[in-house]
Amino acid sequence: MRGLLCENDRAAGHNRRHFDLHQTLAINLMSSPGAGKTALLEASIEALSATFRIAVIVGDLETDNDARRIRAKGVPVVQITTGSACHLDAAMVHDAWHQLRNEPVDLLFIENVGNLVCPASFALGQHADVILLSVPEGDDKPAKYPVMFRCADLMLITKIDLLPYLADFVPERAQRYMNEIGNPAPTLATSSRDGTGMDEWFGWLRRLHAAQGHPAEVAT
Ligand SMILES: Nc1nc2c(ncn2[C@@H]2O[C@H](COP(=O)(O)OP(=O)(O)OP(=O)(O)O)[C@@H](O)[C@H]2O)c(=O)[nH]1
Ligand SMILES: [Zn+2]
Ligand SMILES: [Zn+2]
Repeated sequence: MRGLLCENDRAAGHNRRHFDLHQTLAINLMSSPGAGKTALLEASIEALSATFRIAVIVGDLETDNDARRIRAKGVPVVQITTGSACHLDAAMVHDAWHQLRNEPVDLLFIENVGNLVCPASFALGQHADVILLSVPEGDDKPAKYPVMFRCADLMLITKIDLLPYLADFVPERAQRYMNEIGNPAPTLATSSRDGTGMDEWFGWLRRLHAAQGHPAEVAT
């Protein structure tokens, strides 16, 4: 397993050089199944594709449903069908990136496989990890899946429109669990359904994109 992870880290470093060379900001979206990653991407593409050239790499165990939903929004999509693998790895992302190679991309979203355990162990070369926690899942997930939540640069509490029906979910408690596992990352509450918090999410992306440095070396 250790050798496998070292190999993966090397491949992730190689991916990062590709992204930096092309001044592409790569964002890894992770969550449990159904937390709203694809819905977030659909809404983000609608709002941001006038400003940014966007592409998506999407991992799915079996179907191409997500890829079809995203393609319908008019951006390039590469689908990775992982079969039995419960996470993406750097080699899969490298392969997918080369399938996009002639497309200039400002923002590359990588939708990881819905899973709160495995994706944390496999770096992909991304610049930032965004973890989605949807209101119906319960606010204790950062405490129960600390490895995943600890690596996040941003936590999005998604489906916030459902809060009135699920009073057990206390956003401040989710934030407190994040603090307790030692992650000071910011939290935003969003709804792809009614648009709550989406401007803040777009602002976070814009700031990260603006802060991105210039490419240092050429990757092959
Ligand atoms: N009420 C509400 N429902 C949402 C929201 N975002 C997504 N959903 C619903 O939640 C379900 C799952 O959304 P997806 O976007 O497919 O979730 P996902 O994380 O991409 O799912 P996987 O790729 O299977 O892990 C769908 O029925 C969506 O319509 C939201 O903001 N509010
Ligand atoms: Zn999805
Ligand atoms: Zn390469």
